[in-house]
Amino acid sequence: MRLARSPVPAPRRLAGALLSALRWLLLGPLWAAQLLTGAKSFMDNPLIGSHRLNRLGLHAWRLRTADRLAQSRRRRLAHRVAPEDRAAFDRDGFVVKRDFLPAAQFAELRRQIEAYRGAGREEVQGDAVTRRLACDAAALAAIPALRAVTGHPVWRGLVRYANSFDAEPMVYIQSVLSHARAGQADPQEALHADTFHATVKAWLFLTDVEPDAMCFTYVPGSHRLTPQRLAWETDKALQMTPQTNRLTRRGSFRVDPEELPALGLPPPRPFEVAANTLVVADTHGFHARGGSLRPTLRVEIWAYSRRNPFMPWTGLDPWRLPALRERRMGLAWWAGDVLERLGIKNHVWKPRSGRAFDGPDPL
Ligand SMILES: O=C(O)CCC(=O)C(=O)O
Ligand SMILES: [Fe+2]
Repeated sequence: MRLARSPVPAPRRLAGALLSALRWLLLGPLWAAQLLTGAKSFMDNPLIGSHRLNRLGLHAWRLRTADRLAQSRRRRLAHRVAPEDRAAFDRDGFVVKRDFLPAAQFAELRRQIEAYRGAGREEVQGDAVTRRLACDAAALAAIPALRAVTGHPVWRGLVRYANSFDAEPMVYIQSVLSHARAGQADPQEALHADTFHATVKAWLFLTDVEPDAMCFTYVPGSHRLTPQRLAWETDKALQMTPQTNRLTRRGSFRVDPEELPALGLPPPRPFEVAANTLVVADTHGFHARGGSLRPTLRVEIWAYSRRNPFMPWTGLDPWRLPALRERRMGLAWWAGDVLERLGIKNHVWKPRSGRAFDGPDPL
C-alpha cells in the first residue's frame, strides 16, 4: 500500500524554494569553481552529482581532461625515475621495491620509531583503527633515520612520478590495527578508486605483511583510463541514488571484483611483502586493504599527496619550504578541529598520544 503524502502548505513550499534559491546564489559559484579542482563528492556538490550534467558528459570530461594533464605532467617528471621503474609503473600503476633501505639503516629506523612517543591522531573505520604520527620537526629530531627515507632519491622520484606533480607529500608513521574493536567490516577492504584522477600513496612497511593479514591489494593496470573504464565511470555516475554506497557517492567509486573481467582487468594482486618493502601506487587505480583473519598490527611510513588535477604545471608547490612542510600535517589536523568546532564538518581524526607499535586500546 502506498501512503498518501501529506500536502505541504503553500507558505512552507515558498520558504523552501526561497531557501534553495538563496543556497544556489551563495554556493553556486563555489560549486562551479570546484568543477576544475579535485572536488569529487557527488553528495556535497550538486553540479558534480547532477544527473543531467553527467548525462551530458561532465564526469567523463573531468576524467578525460585530468588524465590527459596527468600524462603530460608525468612525461615532464619521467627523468626522476629509473627506466625500469617507469615501465613497471606505466604498466601496473604501482612500483614495489624490496629491501628498500640497507638492512642496518632499516633496523636503526625501526628502533628509533619504536622508541618514539608522539602526539598523533586516530581514526576508527568499522572495526579497524588507523593511527598516525606526523613526520614533523619533533619526529624528525627524535627519528633522524627518517631522513634516509624522505630524502631518498628513489622514494622522492617515485612519489612525484606517481602523483604526476613535483610536490612534497604529507608523511606519517601510520599504524593500522585490524579487528581492534567491535564494529562492521573495515570499509577499506572493499575494492575502490580513491579519486577520479591520478594521485599517490606510498607505504614503506616496517612490519612483515603476511598473507591474509591486511595486505595492500591492487588491480594491475587499473590506473589507466581505458574506454571501458570511462564507460564504467559514466554508468556509475548515472546510476547513483541515495541508496548507493556512501563512499561511492563521496567520489571513491567501489568496484565489484566480478566487474573486472568486463573492464579487461586481471584479479587484484595482494602484496605479501617483508618489512623494508616500499610500495608506491596511483590510487586512482582499483585497490583495497586485504582482509585479515586475525587481529593484526601493520606499521608503515606512509606518504600521501594530492593536488588540483586540472593544473597543467608540475611545480609551484607551496609546501616546498621545510618550515611549512614539517608543520603541514599538524596544520591539517588543526584545520579539521576548527571546522568541527564551527559545526561545519565532523573531524574523524581524534587526538591520541602514543607509540607506533602500541596495541589496541582495551575495550
Ligand atoms: O591500507 C591499505 O592497505 C589501503 C587502504 C586504502 O584504500 C587507502 O589508503 O587508500
Ligand atoms: Fe583507498
